Amino acid sequence: MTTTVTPTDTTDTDGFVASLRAQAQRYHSEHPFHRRMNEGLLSRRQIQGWVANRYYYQENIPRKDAAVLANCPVPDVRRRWIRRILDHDGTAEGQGGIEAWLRLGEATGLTRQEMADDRHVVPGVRFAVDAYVTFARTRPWVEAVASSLTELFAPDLMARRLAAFERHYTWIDPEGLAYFRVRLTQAPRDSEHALEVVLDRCRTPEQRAAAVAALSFKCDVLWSMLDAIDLAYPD
Ligand code: AHQ
Repeated sequence: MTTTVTPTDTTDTDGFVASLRAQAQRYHSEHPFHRRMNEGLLSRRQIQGWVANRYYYQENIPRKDAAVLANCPVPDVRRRWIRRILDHDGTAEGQGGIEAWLRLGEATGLTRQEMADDRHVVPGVRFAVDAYVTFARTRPWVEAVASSLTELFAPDLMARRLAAFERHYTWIDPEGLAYFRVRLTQAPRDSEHALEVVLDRCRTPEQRAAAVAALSFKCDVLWSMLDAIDLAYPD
């Protein structure tokens, strides 16, 4: 993993956007666990361990986004940001991304209960996810928005992951992959809004450096999760 990314000059907007996009070098798509996943090399147990641990991330995303809403004083931003909560919680029982993740888990052979009760969540995943929620609760709201910009890099990973699951993990009912298909459109919509907010609100070198640091922190959150999962599920 590249631990540091060469800072580019953020004085103009193009340089600032380039600094944000340069964080792609540290995105968890490059993590060995994801590389092995996308090459079809993971066992059923490793896939199940990843799904069960990632459930803890998914169930915490609405709480992270609610923290952004609570700290954000701008109605126009809140009106668009609140969609993220509905994307995950749905608008009724049995709907939304968290439900879709439970169905992914069932398609791998996990029970809903063993995902919902977090029994498989390893300490490193819990600490990384809790750090992300705490970041959103305690940092300036624009920095929390900036930390979500990992979604700039998500669509490519989702497409690669979907192709890998359909090709290599045929023991998983393709219906269970619906979550990743939905993210192919939700993630670009989300990152477009988040980038618009960050470019509008981060004008000084200090604000821009803080936004890049927030995105770098989030890359560490995602990377640390996979480190912990990789260690807990060696085969
Ligand atoms: O399923 C993912 C998701 O709902 C979100 C919300 C968003 C955020 O607000 O930080 N980030 C995110 C991500 C999801 N899936 C990850 C994956 O690899 O499946 C990618 C992750 C992200 O790029 O931040």
